[in-house]
Amino acid sequence: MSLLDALREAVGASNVLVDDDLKSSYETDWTGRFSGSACAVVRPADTAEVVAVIRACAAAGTPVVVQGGNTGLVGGGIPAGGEVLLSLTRLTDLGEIDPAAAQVTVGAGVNLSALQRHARSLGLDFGVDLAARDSATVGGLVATNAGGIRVLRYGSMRAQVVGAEAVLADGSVVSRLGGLAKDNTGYDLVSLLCGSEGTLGVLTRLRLRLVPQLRARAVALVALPDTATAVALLPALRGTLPDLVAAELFLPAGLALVRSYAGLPAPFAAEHPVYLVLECAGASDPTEQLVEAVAALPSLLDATVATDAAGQRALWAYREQHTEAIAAVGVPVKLDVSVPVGSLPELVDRLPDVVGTAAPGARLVVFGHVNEGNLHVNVLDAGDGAEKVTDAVLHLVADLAGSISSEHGVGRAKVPWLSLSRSATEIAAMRAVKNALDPAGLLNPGVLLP
Ligand code: 2HG
Ligand code: ZN
Repeated sequence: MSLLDALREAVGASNVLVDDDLKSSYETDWTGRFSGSACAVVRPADTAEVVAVIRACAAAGTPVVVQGGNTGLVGGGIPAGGEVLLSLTRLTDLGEIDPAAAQVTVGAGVNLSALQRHARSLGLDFGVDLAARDSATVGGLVATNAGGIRVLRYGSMRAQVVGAEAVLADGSVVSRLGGLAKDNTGYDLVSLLCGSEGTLGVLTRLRLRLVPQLRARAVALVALPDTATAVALLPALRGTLPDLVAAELFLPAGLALVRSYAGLPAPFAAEHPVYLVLECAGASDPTEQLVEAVAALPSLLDATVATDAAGQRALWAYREQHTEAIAAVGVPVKLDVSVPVGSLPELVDRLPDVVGTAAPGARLVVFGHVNEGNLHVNVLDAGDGAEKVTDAVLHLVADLAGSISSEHGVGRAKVPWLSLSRSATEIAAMRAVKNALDPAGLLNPGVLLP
């Protein structure tokens, strides 16, 4: 039987897409920077169908690229050419919430908004949140160990995962969905799959920790003289704001782009060097707490606090619309990096020179998650300097003892630079794990590992 026939038998003919116009939305990433052609896009509905697809591809020796909501920013879910693209967006099962354990089991294709709505229906919530919530799937978020805007309070995706089911490259299924809060019985395979970017197994179901829903919220936008001040405020903010969930940074260049893209008014009468969005959320109204803390900030240039939902959304829009506003202008080079938080001001200060030297005339837009020292370096109009910019920025980050990927993953985009963040011994150990679980290199070849 041909591979296509085997795939049709596995998932039904209508879920094997081979026409170019049906495949195309899966074959290019959201920014338009990565694209490649798949021999077919296959859309299984459950774990058994994923097993059948993996077995068929293994038998044919055709590699598989795994894709969730296609919101990734490093090309990890985009084919290099000729693979089967395995889309998990039909695995949308929302399990019953276990209120005693505060856990739920969901399909890998459930998007973040649907998971949040499901949790909130019982007065609970999901710890991770990010701007791509309407499309990003739980499977993709786990596979990339996504972070987002509430890491300060709840940690990254790995901290939310208490169990997983995954199909390995030989078609066997690892299933640990029991949700035991304590379970020390050897290697933590679930945690290993988290952040493995589809190279070790195909995540099909996830057991997730839920948190109490904090309905009372207050959001502030504060203007500061520089990034060093923003970083210096962190200890005081954490001390005086027990309800702090987010501290997000952006600069005037990004604000200008967002304002013209979304038609938003200026937040303050004057332009300022650095902006910080602060959100507090609690069981009782945190507004007073936030207003007092903001008023006491040294070096404050201006501030506004929103207590109603519309005002809060309006303040968040300045930060959350960055990605879309940048994409509306062109195809950016995206470098998601982190440095020890004390080095964040140095990174921000040195970037314009480093980028300007590598790609004269390029436009630099940076923003990010200040508490984690996580900066999103976006470079527009880099022309043929894209590789040079990447190299220069990632070397600067390495010189500052940072990571070349803070939360988006390595994907295809950063493979050549992995050794800036991982030692030869670590890469060899990762390679050994990959070879043990996927000796034929069936899953996501060219992603993560050189
Ligand atoms: C965010 O924090 C995302 O908004 C996207 O991680 C970052 O577009 C980017 O560079
Ligand atoms: Zn981010």
